[in-house]
Amino acid sequence: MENNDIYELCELFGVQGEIVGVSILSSGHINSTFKVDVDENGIMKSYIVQKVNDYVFKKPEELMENIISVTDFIEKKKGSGKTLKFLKTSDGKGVTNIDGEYFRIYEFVQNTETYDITENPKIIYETGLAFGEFQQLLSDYPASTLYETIPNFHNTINRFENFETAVENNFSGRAESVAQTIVDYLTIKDTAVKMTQMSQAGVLPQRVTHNDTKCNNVLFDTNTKKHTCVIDLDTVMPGLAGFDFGDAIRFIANTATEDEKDLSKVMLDLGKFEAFTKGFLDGCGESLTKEEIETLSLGAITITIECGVRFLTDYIDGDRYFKINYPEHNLDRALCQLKLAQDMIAKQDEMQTIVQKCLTKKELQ
Ligand code: ADP
Ligand code: GN1
Ligand code: MG
Repeated sequence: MENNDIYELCELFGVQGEIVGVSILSSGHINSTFKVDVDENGIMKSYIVQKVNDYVFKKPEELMENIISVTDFIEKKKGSGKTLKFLKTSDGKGVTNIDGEYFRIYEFVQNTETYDITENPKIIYETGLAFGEFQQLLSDYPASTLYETIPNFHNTINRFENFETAVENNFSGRAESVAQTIVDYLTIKDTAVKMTQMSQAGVLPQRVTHNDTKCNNVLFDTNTKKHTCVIDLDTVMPGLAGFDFGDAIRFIANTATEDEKDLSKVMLDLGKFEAFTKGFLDGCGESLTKEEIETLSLGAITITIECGVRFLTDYIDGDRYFKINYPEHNLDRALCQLKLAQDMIAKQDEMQTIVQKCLTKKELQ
Protein backbone atom coordinates (compact mmCIF):
# COMPACT_ATOMS: atom_id res chain seq x y z
CA MET A 1 0.00 0.00 0.00
CA GLU A 2 1.33 3.45 -1.01
CA ASN A 3 1.68 6.30 1.49
CA ASN A 4 -0.44 8.39 -0.92
CA ASP A 5 -3.32 5.99 -0.39
CA ILE A 6 -2.98 6.44 3.39
CA TYR A 7 -3.14 10.25 2.98
CA GLU A 8 -6.18 9.97 0.72
CA LEU A 9 -7.92 7.58 3.14
CA CYS A 10 -7.25 9.77 6.17
CA GLU A 11 -8.79 12.70 4.30
CA LEU A 12 -11.83 10.67 3.22
CA PHE A 13 -12.47 9.53 6.80
CA GLY A 14 -11.96 13.04 8.22
CA VAL A 15 -8.76 12.35 10.18
CA GLN A 16 -7.43 15.76 11.34
CA GLY A 17 -3.76 16.68 11.74
CA GLU A 18 -0.43 15.70 10.24
CA ILE A 19 0.56 12.09 9.60
CA VAL A 20 3.89 11.51 11.36
CA GLY A 21 4.30 7.74 11.07
CA VAL A 22 3.02 4.66 9.28
CA SER A 23 3.89 1.10 10.33
CA ILE A 24 2.69 -2.35 9.33
CA LEU A 25 0.92 -4.52 11.95
CA SER A 26 0.59 -7.93 10.47
CA SER A 27 -0.31 -10.99 12.42
CA GLY A 28 -3.43 -12.37 10.77
CA HIS A 29 -3.88 -14.57 7.73
CA ILE A 30 -6.49 -12.41 5.98
CA ASN A 31 -6.44 -8.58 6.14
CA SER A 32 -3.55 -6.09 5.84
CA THR A 33 -3.24 -3.79 8.85
CA PHE A 34 -1.35 -0.48 9.26
CA LYS A 35 -0.90 1.84 12.23
CA VAL A 36 -0.95 5.53 11.35
CA ASP A 37 0.32 8.09 13.87
CA VAL A 38 -1.11 11.57 13.63
CA ASP A 39 -0.15 14.85 15.28
CA GLU A 40 -3.39 16.73 15.97
CA ASN A 41 -2.17 20.17 17.10
CA GLY A 42 0.43 18.71 19.45
CA ILE A 43 -1.75 15.80 20.58
CA MET A 44 -0.63 12.42 19.29
CA LYS A 45 -3.34 10.00 18.12
CA SER A 46 -3.09 6.75 16.25
CA TYR A 47 -5.43 4.97 13.91
CA ILE A 48 -5.64 1.57 12.32
CA VAL A 49 -6.00 1.58 8.54
CA GLN A 50 -7.06 -1.81 7.31
CA LYS A 51 -7.42 -3.19 3.80
CA VAL A 52 -10.36 -5.59 3.77
CA ASN A 53 -9.64 -8.78 1.88
CA ASP A 54 -12.40 -8.87 -0.73
CA TYR A 55 -11.46 -12.33 -1.98
CA VAL A 56 -12.53 -13.60 1.45
CA PHE A 57 -15.24 -11.01 2.24
CA LYS A 58 -17.32 -10.61 -0.89
CA LYS A 59 -19.54 -7.82 0.46
CA PRO A 60 -17.41 -5.37 2.48
CA GLU A 61 -20.28 -2.85 2.84
CA GLU A 62 -22.53 -5.42 4.53
CA LEU A 63 -19.64 -6.53 6.73
CA MET A 64 -19.12 -2.94 7.90
CA GLU A 65 -22.84 -2.49 8.57
CA ASN A 66 -22.66 -5.51 10.88
CA ILE A 67 -19.57 -4.22 12.67
CA ILE A 68 -20.87 -0.68 13.19
CA SER A 69 -24.21 -1.90 14.42
CA VAL A 70 -22.65 -4.37 16.89
CA THR A 71 -20.00 -1.92 18.18
CA ASP A 72 -22.69 0.78 18.66
CA PHE A 73 -24.76 -1.76 20.61
CA ILE A 74 -21.82 -2.65 22.89
CA GLU A 75 -20.86 0.99 23.36
CA LYS A 76 -24.39 1.84 24.53
CA LYS A 77 -24.16 -0.91 27.16
CA LYS A 78 -20.53 -0.62 28.28
CA GLY A 79 -19.51 2.94 27.36
CA SER A 80 -16.73 4.10 25.02
CA GLY A 81 -13.31 2.49 25.13
CA LYS A 82 -14.79 -1.00 25.59
CA THR A 83 -15.25 -1.65 21.89
CA LEU A 84 -13.68 -0.52 18.62
CA LYS A 85 -14.54 2.95 17.31
CA PHE A 86 -14.82 3.15 13.52
CA LEU A 87 -14.62 6.38 11.54
CA LYS A 88 -17.11 7.20 8.81
CA THR A 89 -16.72 8.98 5.49
CA SER A 90 -18.66 12.20 4.82
CA ASP A 91 -21.47 10.09 3.32
CA GLY A 92 -21.73 8.00 6.48
CA LYS A 93 -19.99 4.83 5.24
CA GLY A 94 -17.64 2.70 7.34
CA VAL A 95 -15.69 1.42 4.33
CA THR A 96 -14.47 3.04 1.12
CA ASN A 97 -13.18 1.81 -2.21
CA ILE A 98 -9.95 3.06 -3.80
CA ASP A 99 -9.01 1.53 -7.18
CA GLY A 100 -11.17 -1.51 -6.46
CA GLU A 101 -9.75 -2.13 -2.98
CA TYR A 102 -11.70 -1.67 0.24
CA PHE A 103 -10.38 0.21 3.28
CA ARG A 104 -11.60 1.27 6.72
CA ILE A 105 -10.15 3.30 9.57
CA TYR A 106 -10.68 2.90 13.30
CA GLU A 107 -9.13 4.24 16.46
CA PHE A 108 -5.96 2.61 17.74
CA VAL A 109 -6.38 1.74 21.43
CA GLN A 110 -3.29 3.09 23.24
CA ASN A 111 -1.46 1.19 25.99
CA THR A 112 -2.70 -2.19 24.90
CA GLU A 113 -1.01 -5.40 23.84
CA THR A 114 -2.00 -8.70 22.25
CA TYR A 115 -0.66 -12.22 22.75
CA ASP A 116 -0.06 -14.67 19.90
CA ILE A 117 0.69 -17.34 22.45
CA THR A 118 0.73 -17.31 26.25
CA GLU A 119 1.54 -19.63 29.14
CA ASN A 120 0.04 -17.28 31.74
CA PRO A 121 -3.20 -18.73 33.21
CA LYS A 122 -4.40 -15.25 34.22
CA ILE A 123 -4.17 -14.03 30.62
CA ILE A 124 -5.88 -17.21 29.41
CA TYR A 125 -8.68 -16.69 31.98
CA GLU A 126 -9.02 -13.03 30.88
CA THR A 127 -9.23 -14.08 27.23
CA GLY A 128 -12.07 -16.45 28.12
CA LEU A 129 -13.73 -13.70 30.11
CA ALA A 130 -13.46 -11.29 27.16
CA PHE A 131 -15.09 -13.68 24.68
CA GLY A 132 -17.67 -14.85 27.25
CA GLU A 133 -18.65 -11.25 28.00
CA PHE A 134 -18.83 -10.54 24.28
CA GLN A 135 -21.29 -13.44 24.02
CA GLN A 136 -23.31 -12.24 27.01
CA LEU A 137 -23.37 -8.57 25.90
CA LEU A 138 -24.84 -9.57 22.57
CA SER A 139 -27.23 -12.20 23.93
CA ASP A 140 -30.17 -9.81 23.42
CA TYR A 141 -29.02 -8.56 20.01
CA PRO A 142 -31.27 -9.97 17.26
CA ALA A 143 -28.81 -12.34 15.56
CA SER A 144 -30.99 -12.89 12.47
CA THR A 145 -30.68 -9.18 11.50
CA LEU A 146 -26.94 -9.55 10.85
CA TYR A 147 -25.57 -10.32 7.40
CA GLU A 148 -23.70 -13.59 6.98
CA THR A 149 -20.36 -12.06 5.98
CA ILE A 150 -19.05 -15.43 4.83
CA PRO A 151 -21.93 -17.79 4.05
CA ASN A 152 -21.64 -21.23 5.68
CA PHE A 153 -18.55 -20.12 7.60
CA HIS A 154 -18.87 -22.77 10.33
CA ASN A 155 -21.14 -25.15 8.43
CA THR A 156 -18.86 -28.17 8.79
CA ILE A 157 -21.03 -30.26 6.43
CA ASN A 158 -20.41 -27.67 3.75
CA ARG A 159 -16.70 -27.41 4.67
CA PHE A 160 -16.30 -31.16 4.10
CA GLU A 161 -18.18 -30.90 0.77
CA ASN A 162 -15.76 -28.18 -0.35
CA PHE A 163 -12.85 -30.33 0.82
CA GLU A 164 -14.03 -33.36 -1.14
CA THR A 165 -14.55 -31.16 -4.25
CA ALA A 166 -11.03 -29.75 -3.87
CA VAL A 167 -9.63 -33.29 -3.69
CA GLU A 168 -11.55 -34.26 -6.85
CA ASN A 169 -10.42 -31.15 -8.78
CA ASN A 170 -6.88 -31.34 -7.40
CA PHE A 171 -5.89 -27.97 -8.92
CA SER A 172 -2.45 -28.00 -7.29
CA GLY A 173 -1.71 -31.63 -8.16
CA ARG A 174 -0.83 -32.14 -4.47
CA ALA A 175 -3.72 -34.45 -3.51
CA GLU A 176 -1.78 -37.72 -4.09
CA SER A 177 1.05 -36.60 -1.84
CA VAL A 178 -1.38 -36.01 1.06
CA ALA A 179 -3.60 -39.05 0.50
CA GLN A 180 -3.17 -40.35 4.07
CA THR A 181 -4.01 -36.97 5.63
CA ILE A 182 -7.15 -36.78 3.47
CA VAL A 183 -8.21 -40.22 4.77
CA ASP A 184 -7.42 -39.20 8.36
CA TYR A 185 -9.69 -36.17 8.08
CA LEU A 186 -12.51 -38.15 6.44
CA THR A 187 -12.30 -40.64 9.34
CA ILE A 188 -13.31 -37.92 11.83
CA LYS A 189 -15.91 -36.27 9.60
CA ASP A 190 -18.90 -37.78 11.50
CA THR A 191 -17.71 -36.19 14.76
CA ALA A 192 -17.10 -32.86 13.02
CA VAL A 193 -20.59 -32.53 11.55
CA LYS A 194 -22.59 -33.34 14.72
CA MET A 195 -23.01 -29.77 15.99
CA THR A 196 -24.00 -28.44 12.56
CA GLN A 197 -26.67 -31.16 12.48
CA MET A 198 -27.82 -30.13 15.99
CA SER A 199 -27.95 -26.51 14.87
CA GLN A 200 -30.00 -27.41 11.79
CA ALA A 201 -32.38 -29.41 14.01
CA GLY A 202 -32.85 -26.36 16.27
CA VAL A 203 -31.25 -28.04 19.30
CA LEU A 204 -28.53 -25.38 19.54
CA PRO A 205 -29.59 -21.71 19.32
CA GLN A 206 -28.22 -19.13 16.90
CA ARG A 207 -26.26 -16.45 18.77
CA VAL A 208 -24.30 -13.40 17.73
CA THR A 209 -20.83 -14.89 17.56
CA HIS A 210 -17.36 -13.54 16.87
CA ASN A 211 -16.16 -16.51 14.81
CA ASP A 212 -12.43 -15.76 15.05
CA THR A 213 -11.71 -16.09 18.77
CA LYS A 214 -7.91 -16.33 18.64
CA CYS A 215 -6.26 -14.80 21.71
CA ASN A 216 -4.58 -12.16 19.53
CA ASN A 217 -8.05 -10.77 18.86
CA VAL A 218 -8.33 -9.46 22.44
CA LEU A 219 -6.60 -6.22 23.45
CA PHE A 220 -5.13 -6.20 26.99
CA ASP A 221 -4.31 -3.14 29.06
CA THR A 222 -0.49 -3.05 29.23
CA ASN A 223 -0.49 -2.09 32.92
CA THR A 224 -3.42 -3.94 34.49
CA LYS A 225 -3.30 -6.96 32.11
CA LYS A 226 -7.11 -6.88 32.03
CA HIS A 227 -8.93 -7.19 28.72
CA THR A 228 -10.06 -3.90 27.20
CA CYS A 229 -11.78 -4.94 24.01
CA VAL A 230 -12.41 -7.67 21.50
CA ILE A 231 -11.16 -6.84 17.98
CA ASP A 232 -11.16 -8.34 14.45
CA LEU A 233 -14.93 -8.21 14.04
CA ASP A 234 -15.22 -9.12 10.33
CA THR A 235 -16.83 -12.46 11.02
CA VAL A 236 -19.35 -11.28 13.63
CA MET A 237 -22.56 -12.93 12.47
CA PRO A 238 -25.10 -15.54 13.57
CA GLY A 239 -23.46 -18.73 14.85
CA LEU A 240 -23.02 -21.18 17.72
CA ALA A 241 -21.59 -20.10 21.08
CA GLY A 242 -19.76 -23.45 21.29
CA PHE A 243 -17.85 -22.64 18.11
CA ASP A 244 -16.53 -19.36 19.58
CA PHE A 245 -15.47 -21.33 22.64
CA GLY A 246 -13.99 -24.08 20.47
CA ASP A 247 -11.95 -21.84 18.18
CA ALA A 248 -10.40 -20.14 21.19
CA ILE A 249 -9.45 -23.49 22.72
CA ARG A 250 -7.97 -24.65 19.41
CA PHE A 251 -5.62 -21.69 19.45
CA ILE A 252 -4.89 -20.93 23.11
CA ALA A 253 -4.85 -24.44 24.65
CA ASN A 254 -2.57 -26.02 22.04
CA THR A 255 0.81 -26.83 23.62
CA ALA A 256 2.40 -25.60 20.38
CA THR A 257 1.72 -22.99 17.70
CA GLU A 258 -0.87 -23.45 14.96
CA ASP A 259 1.80 -24.42 12.41
CA GLU A 260 4.21 -26.47 14.57
CA LYS A 261 6.12 -28.97 12.40
CA ASP A 262 7.15 -31.25 15.25
CA LEU A 263 3.84 -32.97 15.92
CA SER A 264 5.11 -34.57 19.12
CA LYS A 265 4.85 -31.07 20.63
CA VAL A 266 1.19 -30.66 19.66
CA MET A 267 -1.36 -31.53 22.36
CA LEU A 268 -4.32 -30.14 24.24
CA ASP A 269 -3.14 -28.57 27.50
CA LEU A 270 -5.89 -29.31 30.03
CA GLY A 271 -4.62 -26.64 32.45
CA LYS A 272 -5.02 -23.99 29.75
CA PHE A 273 -8.37 -25.52 28.82
CA GLU A 274 -9.54 -25.08 32.41
CA ALA A 275 -8.32 -21.49 32.72
CA PHE A 276 -10.07 -20.47 29.49
CA THR A 277 -13.26 -22.38 30.30
CA LYS A 278 -13.55 -20.73 33.69
CA GLY A 279 -13.17 -17.27 32.16
CA PHE A 280 -15.59 -18.01 29.33
CA LEU A 281 -18.30 -19.37 31.64
CA ASP A 282 -17.86 -16.46 34.08
CA GLY A 283 -18.18 -14.04 31.15
CA CYS A 284 -21.26 -15.75 29.71
CA GLY A 285 -23.11 -15.45 33.00
CA GLU A 286 -26.43 -17.27 32.71
CA SER A 287 -26.76 -16.85 28.95
CA LEU A 288 -25.95 -20.42 27.78
CA THR A 289 -28.48 -23.28 27.53
CA LYS A 290 -27.91 -26.77 28.96
CA GLU A 291 -27.31 -28.15 25.44
CA GLU A 292 -24.77 -25.42 24.70
CA ILE A 293 -22.85 -26.22 27.89
CA GLU A 294 -22.94 -29.97 27.18
CA THR A 295 -21.42 -29.44 23.72
CA LEU A 296 -18.60 -27.04 24.63
CA SER A 297 -15.88 -29.69 24.39
CA LEU A 298 -17.37 -30.99 21.15
CA GLY A 299 -17.19 -27.38 19.91
CA ALA A 300 -13.42 -27.43 20.45
CA ILE A 301 -13.06 -30.72 18.56
CA THR A 302 -15.35 -29.53 15.76
CA ILE A 303 -13.59 -26.25 15.10
CA THR A 304 -10.14 -27.83 15.26
CA ILE A 305 -11.14 -30.39 12.63
CA GLU A 306 -12.92 -27.76 10.54
CA CYS A 307 -9.95 -25.39 10.63
CA GLY A 308 -7.62 -28.23 9.66
CA VAL A 309 -9.89 -29.21 6.78
CA ARG A 310 -9.89 -25.59 5.60
CA PHE A 311 -6.05 -25.48 5.66
CA LEU A 312 -5.84 -28.78 3.78
CA THR A 313 -8.47 -27.68 1.25
CA ASP A 314 -6.47 -24.51 0.60
CA TYR A 315 -3.25 -26.51 0.23
CA ILE A 316 -4.91 -28.76 -2.36
CA ASP A 317 -6.52 -25.73 -4.09
CA GLY A 318 -3.09 -24.07 -4.43
CA ASP A 319 -3.04 -21.67 -1.42
CA ARG A 320 -5.64 -19.17 -2.56
CA TYR A 321 -7.24 -18.26 0.79
CA PHE A 322 -4.81 -18.13 3.73
CA LYS A 323 -1.61 -16.08 3.61
CA ILE A 324 1.39 -18.44 3.67
CA ASN A 325 5.05 -17.89 4.51
CA TYR A 326 6.40 -20.95 2.66
CA PRO A 327 4.95 -23.52 0.20
CA GLU A 328 4.06 -26.25 2.73
CA HIS A 329 2.65 -23.84 5.32
CA ASN A 330 -1.01 -24.80 4.90
CA LEU A 331 -0.10 -28.50 5.04
CA ASP A 332 1.83 -28.00 8.29
CA ARG A 333 -1.17 -26.14 9.73
CA ALA A 334 -3.49 -28.96 8.63
CA LEU A 335 -1.27 -31.68 10.15
CA CYS A 336 -1.01 -29.74 13.38
CA GLN A 337 -4.82 -29.33 13.66
CA LEU A 338 -5.26 -33.05 12.93
CA LYS A 339 -2.90 -34.04 15.75
CA LEU A 340 -4.59 -31.59 18.11
CA ALA A 341 -8.09 -32.81 17.19
CA GLN A 342 -7.06 -36.44 17.75
CA ASP A 343 -5.70 -35.54 21.19
CA MET A 344 -8.90 -33.62 22.00
CA ILE A 345 -11.03 -36.61 21.01
CA ALA A 346 -8.99 -38.77 23.40
CA LYS A 347 -9.47 -36.18 26.16
CA GLN A 348 -13.13 -35.32 25.52
CA ASP A 349 -14.42 -36.81 28.80
CA GLU A 350 -11.75 -34.97 30.78
CA MET A 351 -12.67 -31.72 29.03
CA GLN A 352 -16.34 -32.14 29.87
CA THR A 353 -15.49 -32.94 33.52
CA ILE A 354 -13.57 -29.66 33.68
CA VAL A 355 -16.55 -27.78 32.21
CA GLN A 356 -18.75 -29.24 34.99
CA LYS A 357 -16.14 -28.41 37.65
CA CYS A 358 -15.99 -24.76 36.48
CA LEU A 359 -19.80 -24.57 36.57
CA THR A 360 -19.94 -25.97 40.11
CA LYS A 361 -17.33 -23.45 41.26
CA LYS A 362 -19.37 -20.67 39.66
CA GLU A 363 -22.53 -21.75 41.50
CA LEU A 364 -20.67 -21.79 44.82
CA GLN A 365 -19.38 -18.22 44.36
P1 ADP B 1 -5.97 -9.63 11.37
O1 ADP B 1 -7.13 -9.93 10.46
O2 ADP B 1 -4.70 -9.43 10.65
O3 ADP B 1 -5.88 -10.62 12.49
P2 ADP B 1 -6.62 -7.62 13.41
O4 ADP B 1 -7.78 -6.70 13.29
O5 ADP B 1 -6.72 -8.70 14.43
O6 ADP B 1 -6.29 -8.17 11.96
O7 ADP B 1 -5.34 -6.74 13.73
C1 ADP B 1 -4.02 -7.28 13.75
C2 ADP B 1 -3.27 -6.84 15.03
O8 ADP B 1 -3.22 -5.39 15.09
C3 ADP B 1 -3.97 -7.24 16.34
O9 ADP B 1 -3.63 -8.54 16.77
C4 ADP B 1 -3.48 -6.16 17.30
O10 ADP B 1 -2.20 -6.48 17.81
C5 ADP B 1 -3.35 -4.92 16.43
N1 ADP B 1 -4.57 -4.08 16.51
C6 ADP B 1 -5.67 -4.19 15.72
N2 ADP B 1 -6.60 -3.28 16.05
C7 ADP B 1 -6.07 -2.54 17.07
C8 ADP B 1 -6.54 -1.41 17.83
N3 ADP B 1 -7.72 -0.84 17.59
N4 ADP B 1 -5.71 -0.90 18.78
C9 ADP B 1 -4.50 -1.45 19.01
N5 ADP B 1 -4.01 -2.52 18.32
C10 ADP B 1 -4.77 -3.06 17.37
C1 GN1 C 1 -8.10 -16.57 9.81
O1 GN1 C 1 -7.67 -13.31 10.16
P1 GN1 C 1 -7.19 -14.39 11.10
O2 GN1 C 1 -5.81 -14.81 10.79
O3 GN1 C 1 -7.40 -13.98 12.54
C2 GN1 C 1 -9.51 -17.10 9.51
C3 GN1 C 1 -10.05 -17.89 10.68
C4 GN1 C 1 -9.10 -19.04 11.00
C5 GN1 C 1 -7.72 -18.47 11.26
C6 GN1 C 1 -6.72 -19.59 11.43
C7 GN1 C 1 -12.03 -14.84 7.88
O4 GN1 C 1 -8.16 -15.66 10.88
O5 GN1 C 1 -11.33 -18.43 10.35
O6 GN1 C 1 -9.53 -19.74 12.15
O7 GN1 C 1 -7.25 -17.65 10.14
N1 GN1 C 1 -10.39 -15.99 9.20
C8 GN1 C 1 -11.20 -16.04 8.13
O8 GN1 C 1 -5.56 -19.07 11.98
O9 GN1 C 1 -11.26 -16.99 7.36
MG1 MG D 1 -6.75 -10.81 14.26
